[in-house]
Amino acid sequence: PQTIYLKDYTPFGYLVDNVHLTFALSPGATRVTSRIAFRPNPKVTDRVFFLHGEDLKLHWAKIDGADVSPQLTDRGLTCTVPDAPFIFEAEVEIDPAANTALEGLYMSNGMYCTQCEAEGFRKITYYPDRPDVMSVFTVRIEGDENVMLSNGNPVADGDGFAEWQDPWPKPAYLFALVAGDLVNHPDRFTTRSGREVELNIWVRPGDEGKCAFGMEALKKSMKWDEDVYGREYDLDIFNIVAVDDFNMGAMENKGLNIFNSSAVLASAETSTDANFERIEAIIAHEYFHNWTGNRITCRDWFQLCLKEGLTVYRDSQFTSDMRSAPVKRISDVIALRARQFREDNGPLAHPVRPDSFVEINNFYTATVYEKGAELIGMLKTLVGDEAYYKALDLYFERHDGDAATIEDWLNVFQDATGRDLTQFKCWYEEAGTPRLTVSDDFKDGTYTLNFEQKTPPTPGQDVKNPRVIPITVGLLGPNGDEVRESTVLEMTEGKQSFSFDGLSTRPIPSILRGFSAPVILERKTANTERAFLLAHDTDPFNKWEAGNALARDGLIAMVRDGAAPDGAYLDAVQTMARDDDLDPAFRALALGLPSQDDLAQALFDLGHTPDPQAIWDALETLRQARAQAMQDLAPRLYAQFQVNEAYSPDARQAGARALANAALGLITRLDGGSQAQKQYDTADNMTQQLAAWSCLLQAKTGDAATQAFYRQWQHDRLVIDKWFMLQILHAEPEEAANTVKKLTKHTDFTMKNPNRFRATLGALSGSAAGFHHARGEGYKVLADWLIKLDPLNPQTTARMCSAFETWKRYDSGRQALIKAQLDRILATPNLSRDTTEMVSRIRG
Ligand code: B3K
Ligand code: ZN
Repeated sequence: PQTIYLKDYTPFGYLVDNVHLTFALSPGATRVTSRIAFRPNPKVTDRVFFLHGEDLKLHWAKIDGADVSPQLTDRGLTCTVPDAPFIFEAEVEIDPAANTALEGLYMSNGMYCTQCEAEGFRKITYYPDRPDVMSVFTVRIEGDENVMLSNGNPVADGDGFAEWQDPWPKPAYLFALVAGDLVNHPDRFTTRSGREVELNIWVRPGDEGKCAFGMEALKKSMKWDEDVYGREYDLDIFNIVAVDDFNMGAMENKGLNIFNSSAVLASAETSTDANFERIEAIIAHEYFHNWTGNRITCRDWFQLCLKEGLTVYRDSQFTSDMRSAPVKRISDVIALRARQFREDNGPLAHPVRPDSFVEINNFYTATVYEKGAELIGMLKTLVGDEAYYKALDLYFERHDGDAATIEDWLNVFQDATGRDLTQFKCWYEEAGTPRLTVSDDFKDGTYTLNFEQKTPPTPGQDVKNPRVIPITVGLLGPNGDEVRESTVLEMTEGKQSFSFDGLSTRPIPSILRGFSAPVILERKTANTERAFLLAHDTDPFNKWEAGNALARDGLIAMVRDGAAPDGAYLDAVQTMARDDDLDPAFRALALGLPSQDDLAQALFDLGHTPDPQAIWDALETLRQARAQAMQDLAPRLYAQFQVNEAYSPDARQAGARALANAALGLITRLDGGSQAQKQYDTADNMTQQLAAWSCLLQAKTGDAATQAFYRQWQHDRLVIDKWFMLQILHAEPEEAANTVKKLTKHTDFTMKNPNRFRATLGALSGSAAGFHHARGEGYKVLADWLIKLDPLNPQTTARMCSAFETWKRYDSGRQALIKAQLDRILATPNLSRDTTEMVSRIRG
């Protein structure tokens, strides 16, 4: 397969003035007629007329009304064209019913829908399918569905047809079409300049009762973007559609966002607090793309982080404003370490702006999205809040309507703030997570912090440059008072020291407050100092981090040296759990433990080969010891945080439930599940029901609940996804692969639905000790299913290959077992480009 390089970018030789599309819908043979007005691009001298097109049956093509016979390949079409403006017309036939890749136009439960990002439009018709070719679109849909939608505003409809016009020029990846027998949950929004906008969430009949929360989230997002970024909506209508079969969470098509039903449908009975929070964030994310992604799009796919990093940053600001900022920050860092640090430290490491790819769909990664968002956060820390919003205003003013680059983005910041960002660019261009080591000294009232940064080599990048790292630091006095408030140290050298003078005693430093940079902080810290920070730090992130580090180091000692559970940790966690001045949601997070995967990486970084079973055992031992230590406190917390009002997914109630359910976990380890069974029997919302069932599964007394849960929810696909997932996550390590084998034989298992496939096979790779069980059965089951799924859905297959990305951490026995599976996948005839690229990179 061909590798595409950023350095080879050239603009397209033609501009598109307008596009007219007509769809004659039919499941097995939809006809798409296009009429595209091209004109030579005066900025290009060597013009080549090539239109992308894949899996299309061309019926005819015309230029300026005269029949032509273009040369066709399996990737597109070329043709001789006039050296002047001309009209290209074509009719193609496509087969949405046979489209299991869920890219282009496909069918989900009898409904037509599209997914065009990144390169799906070429499966709909011949077109220059690249983000820097922008045009206005007019779309006519012919069919007998009662609802037929496309981008922009509706302009006409009648018996068997509907017409839509999108006045905003857009690249083809933002095109969308939906047709089906749908019902809507309607509402309205008035923008601050008085535009009346019709809002709809479209769903299958029966789901209309699960739209209210999503609609509120949409209206809050629209208001927030006006208030915080000064950005208004720009069409008369905004449609959201829920689709069951979808490769990702959702898609920001102009005026017609298409959502995985799991990312929009919500009700108290069927969705957990975490589901509600995720839905609110995804609705906001897709809505915010209207400005950061659609009005300003990307020049080419290497610039993907331009829209994704910024939009993730914006949605995290939104969640912080709607809920608790510290809790959101801690949760984001937990996720960043789990997914992005893991990626950055393995064979799939790539820069936030990659410089080459084979299949762009493989680059919708935690690095582009979440590390991309961290870079925006660092920029804001470096220039300050006021300058940040000034730069954003300039970005919107200067680049509205453009397909822009990271250079454009950084220039805006340089011009708005006068700051030289040459060194900052390194964050976009070099992969890998910097290690930041710290030592300190105190002499004559002066306290000095000495930092050294080192970024390990990553595939294709052996040498790393020093980066600019904003390190937010505060200093505490021995009595716990803050003697120096938070200040941002700007590290720009490989080694650098910063001094604070006028101190009467040696302070205790609180370093990297708010997790001010995506780095790994390496500092020998005594348990007493961690306990001190946990008790006194005014920075909520570092307060949590102190407890997290105690837990992590204690667990490492248990795995490595067979140590007993660490008393300092057990004391600390109780101190936090019983502190009524702390937000319950924060206390619930403080009761979390590092994941198996985080511990494996930490052990590996310390020069040890991680044993997944030993990690599992240490976590179990610690959980049991913690339950003992908290046997009085846990029931008190459980009682104190029961929510007695009517269910609401708001942050306050959700925080109380999170803490009560963490307490239930502790109680269950001592009472064998009787409290959990009571909660299961009386639960009137999914958060309580699922938490109770998890506890019962963990206590091995869940069989009755497992069956009852299935009987109660068998009609609801999204709840049944949870049913598949939890059984696997709670299986004993030696049983995990067998549980998957059993569940994939269940009548409700289907590999055609990505949510169900992920709930099952994704749960297997998510349960580290089960997946890495020494027999290798976990590796084999996953590989079997990836090989089966690849011909149907390459995108989801390729993404799930990342389960193997950590293989080089493990012992030679496991490495050999994994390598055999990687080789077996690679040897599969006709393996997709997506999966070939992923497995080759992982295999190295
Ligand atoms: N932009 C889409 C992602 C498309 C992924 C294509 N493989 C969703 C989002 O980030 O909002
Ligand atoms: Zn996005």
